[in-house]
Amino acid sequence: MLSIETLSVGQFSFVGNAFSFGLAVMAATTIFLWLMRSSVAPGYRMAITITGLVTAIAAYHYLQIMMSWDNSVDVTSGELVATGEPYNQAYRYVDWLLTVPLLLIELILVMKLSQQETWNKSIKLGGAAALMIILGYPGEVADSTGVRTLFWILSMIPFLYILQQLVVGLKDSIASQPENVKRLINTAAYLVIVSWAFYPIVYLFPLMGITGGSALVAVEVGYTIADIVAKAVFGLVIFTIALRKSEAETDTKSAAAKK
Ligand SMILES: *C/C=C(C)/C=C/C=C(C)/C=C/C1=C(C)CCCC1(C)C
Repeated sequence: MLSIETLSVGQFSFVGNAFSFGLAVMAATTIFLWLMRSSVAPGYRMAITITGLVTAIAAYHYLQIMMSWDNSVDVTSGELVATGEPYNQAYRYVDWLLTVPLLLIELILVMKLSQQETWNKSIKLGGAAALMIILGYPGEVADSTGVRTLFWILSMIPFLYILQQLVVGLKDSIASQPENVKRLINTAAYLVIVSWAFYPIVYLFPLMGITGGSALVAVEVGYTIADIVAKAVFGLVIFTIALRKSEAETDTKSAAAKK
């Protein structure tokens, strides 16, 4: 359904540029997070390491996606000629399979809940996230509208469960957070909800009457924008939360020492 030969040369290079931008953002965010890791209290360093790991995994996959995109057609003649090497959608899904559970774990870790609660929530949310991605893939690569719709519906089940958990399940955990970060943690949870909601919409673009090359451009550029918000922007919010909580904790400690 989404075939690369239907693109114009302009559309082809536009998508390539979007991938290149995605790679740059992910790589830069990784370097920033890992260099700044020691500026947060030891209890939050694991969260920051994982946050950087997510953008590192994404940077690697954007490189692969970009190369696969470039190798699938030849534009040297001024026209787009398929090389026969298919553009590989699997890189994106493997990336998501690894990064989506980690993103949820980031959010849970930065809350610093009890060990039991951290473990329970990580397994439940991480598992649902992995299931959601696995169920999405057959529809993404299918040629038929029916198959795409079917797997959209199946994948929406774990997706809605995750949203419900973020809105309802984490409410108590968020309420127990210190005042100065409560709003930021809420922002982080809503950033997940809003940026993630973008993916199932992008997935439906080819079914919404966008046809030919434009459908492929909309899907690839749409996912790239969503990835930047869900991984890099979200990662920086997590970093800010960790930093504020670290500051608040040292303040409390030094106040206690003075007494
Ligand atoms: C860094 C990558 C992220 C945060 C990816 C998130 C992906 C989703 C929330 C995907 C959801 C999907 C559905 C809910 C239904 C259709 C298939 C998917 C996989 C696009």
